[in-house]
Amino acid sequence: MGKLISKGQPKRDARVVMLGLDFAGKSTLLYKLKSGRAVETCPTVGFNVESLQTPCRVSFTLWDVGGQGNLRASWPDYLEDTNTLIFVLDSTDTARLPEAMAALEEVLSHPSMAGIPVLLLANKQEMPGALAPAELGEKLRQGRLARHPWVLRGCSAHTGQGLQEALFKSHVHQVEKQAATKRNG
Ligand SMILES: Nc1nc2c(ncn2[C@@H]2O[C@H](COP(=O)(O)OP(=O)(O)OP(=O)(O)O)[C@@H](O)[C@H]2O)c(=O)[nH]1
Ligand SMILES: [Mg+2]
Repeated sequence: MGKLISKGQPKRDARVVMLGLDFAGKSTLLYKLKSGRAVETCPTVGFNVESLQTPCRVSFTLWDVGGQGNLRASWPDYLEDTNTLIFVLDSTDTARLPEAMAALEEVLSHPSMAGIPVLLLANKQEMPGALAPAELGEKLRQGRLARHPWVLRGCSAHTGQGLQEALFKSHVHQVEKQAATKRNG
């Protein structure tokens, strides 16, 4: 991290695509990061995109794509040139965890996703009964995920808990690790 944020290092942009089932909290998360407020959202039809400055010398273009079942066929359209995938899980919705994992598997099968780091966000952590990231991790069927650098973090788009940590630290760290792997051969 120290090296990453050292002065004199060129500023870089990262294209980050955020996917996940409908109601997972992607748009809430996007606007919390952008404005610091928990705004009311409508189900996304299409996408939202925002540019985010980070405390590190990386700026994100964060794409938030609608997750309703009939919109998921369009997800591959957003995957080209992606630096990192964020996949948001609703930690209170264990019934749809298998559906979420199947959707993630499908995304990771796309050729543009080969080796791309994945940040799994276990959202809605402030809700009573939310599965903790460790519990969610145990339930994850890793499948294709095992072929990617990935990390699972808890967060709440409502309170902001864990968001900065998840995105700007572990995420950037993952991107750096991936870049180093590429550089070294
Ligand atoms: N309690 C709680 N509710 C949340 C949190 N994040 C989002 N929500 C709520 O979950 C619902 C869905 O949030 P959205 O951000 O619209 O979900 P989305 O993933 O963008 O959904 P689609 O656009 O349909 O894919 C809204 O009622 C949000 O207020 C959170 O951290 N905690
Ligand atoms: Mg949305």
